[in-house]
Amino acid sequence: MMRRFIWIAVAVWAALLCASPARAASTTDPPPDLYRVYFADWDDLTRLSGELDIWEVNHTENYLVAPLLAAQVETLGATHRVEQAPWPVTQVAESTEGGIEGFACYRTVAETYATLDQLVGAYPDLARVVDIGDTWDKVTPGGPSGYDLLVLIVTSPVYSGPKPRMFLMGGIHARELTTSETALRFAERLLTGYGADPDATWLLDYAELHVLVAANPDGRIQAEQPSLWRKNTNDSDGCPYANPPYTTYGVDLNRNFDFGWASCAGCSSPNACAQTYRGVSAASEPETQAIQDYLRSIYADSRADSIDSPAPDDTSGLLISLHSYGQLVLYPWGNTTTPAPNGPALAALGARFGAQLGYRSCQAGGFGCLYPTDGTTDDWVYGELGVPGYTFELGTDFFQACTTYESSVAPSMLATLEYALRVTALPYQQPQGPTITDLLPSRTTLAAGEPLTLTANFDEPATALRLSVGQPPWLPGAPPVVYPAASLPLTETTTVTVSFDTTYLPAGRTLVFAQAQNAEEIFGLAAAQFVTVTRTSKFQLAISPPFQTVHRRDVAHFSVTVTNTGAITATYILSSTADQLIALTPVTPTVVAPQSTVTFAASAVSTRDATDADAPVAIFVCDAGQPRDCIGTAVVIIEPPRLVRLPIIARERVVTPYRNYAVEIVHER
Ligand code: 0X9
Ligand code: ZN
Repeated sequence: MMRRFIWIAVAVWAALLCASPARAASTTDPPPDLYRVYFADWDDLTRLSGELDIWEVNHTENYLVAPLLAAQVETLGATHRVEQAPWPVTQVAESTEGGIEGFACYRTVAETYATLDQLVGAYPDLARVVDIGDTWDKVTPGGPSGYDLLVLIVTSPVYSGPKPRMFLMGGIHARELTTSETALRFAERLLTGYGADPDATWLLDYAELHVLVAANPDGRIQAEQPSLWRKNTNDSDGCPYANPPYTTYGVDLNRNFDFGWASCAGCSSPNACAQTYRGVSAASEPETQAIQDYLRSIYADSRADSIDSPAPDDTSGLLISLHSYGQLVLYPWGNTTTPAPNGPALAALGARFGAQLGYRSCQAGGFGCLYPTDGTTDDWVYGELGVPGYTFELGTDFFQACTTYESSVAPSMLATLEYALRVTALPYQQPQGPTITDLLPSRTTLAAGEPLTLTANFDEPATALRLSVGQPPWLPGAPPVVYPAASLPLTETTTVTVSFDTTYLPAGRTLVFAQAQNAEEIFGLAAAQFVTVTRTSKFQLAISPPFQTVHRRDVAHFSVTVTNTGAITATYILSSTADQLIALTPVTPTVVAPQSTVTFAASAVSTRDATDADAPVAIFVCDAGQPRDCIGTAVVIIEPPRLVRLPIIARERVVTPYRNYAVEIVHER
């Protein structure tokens, strides 16, 4: 405890040596201590935040917490109430094997990079690493050798996409130890869960996680000494106190992004020694450039350039930048109190994150939230590309005690990051619908034809539930859809039990998805469970093509091959998931001798006369002796009838009472 107090105090002293630029501090000055500075109002806080290293802001009692030198206490004390503040209480472990000394739960930069290699080796189908650029030390001759900035991409090859992408970043601020560890553990949790945990499985099948675990490794090496290093290690901008280890040079990478860079007074500092120094120009730092370029490469630009243009509601993608500390969820804008054009949707998702974490959620630059900032990562990704960007301020300390990290910070963060990946497909929409909190199958293994009973619980009242098998219900009906998504009308409820027909499910283990809708017809977050279906039938089936799209009244043609692997003659019937809506040929059963194969031509045509598109229809062959035992492999999407314009020979007005419409027919004579 004492040891930590001493080294943190020394480090802070170093960090603050030039916080009062008019005065040349020396290394013999007493170290800074932690103080509360009471501010008058938002403008006063804004003025103070440009220069001070603010650790906490209390908006109820109107004070900030920052380390101050004796001289600063004197200067600030003339205009503000300044009081000594308690240091965050941290329990330091006695000995450490691996990790940062005294904080064994946080892997070092070297251990983090080694872990990335190990993960790619252990999960070659699910994980790969891309080098997105270099750190300041790496591009600058002399000095430390620096690092490659590595993004770990985690996804499975099951579905070829396009897949929604979540970008998760840790360690942009060096001293915020919990952040890189959390980003790495989230990737590890998905990789180890794949194939066993249904959520980890479908998330990697149908989404991509891109993790920049260490966004500022040069700075993090300083923090590991240990120190309270925050910025990168660029010492070329004229900070005069380059006197290691008592130095404060470096650019605050979270003030260096080129959207709204240096756009508001007090939001960042022009002083090269300040902890919020913004750099000589927008995106001056190699780390910032690498991150911006990579984000442009993975996200389409969905937002028009005008500051008040919203991104479309169906934008996909999500960025989360992990910081510490403060137990906050922040979203754009940071540089103004005006809400962002997608403000309500950003707030809705922020509130969901906040509720899961037990953190407060607010607009980063909003009155009473934290303090105003410019040139930040989240403002950049939202402002430039329309992708929602969030900052999570983890926990209650920079050097968070491992006991607290393991028991509370990490568990709630990992669960919330999984929620974030679930919402990445439609982050502006799905948070506004009911989230499925539990999806519980009555049995996880059952014979084809036995009904599957599923109970779904929602976090808010729902009016409908849709189910799909094999892939999430919001994907278009591309293979491998084997069962149409079904809308089951419900009265408003937070729990429902439905019975699901398994006749047509393929044999083996399948993901069953559920998604709930509210009265405003917004579908919320999906959940999935594994269900294993067993079959006893002795036939095998092939239908080609496995997937086709036809217009209503056009005929879908198939070639069907049925093999009877049993010892007695069997009879098979062509059937579909929508028998009453589709006419199938042949209608007569097909007889297949034992140990032989029959191939025949089949066709399907929709008999519906409504004008909207039908749900996808799956085509099956069922055993006539066991009518619940079917195998389905082909899917037909039926679109509204093709409109054909005929040459007009003569015009005649015929008013026909057809349902409630009068129809004018222009027709050929
Ligand atoms: O000052 C920062 O960069 C963040 N706090 S920290 O203590 N981790 O340094 C807060 C940034 C808030 N603003 C936006 N996220 N836009
Ligand atoms: Zn930070």
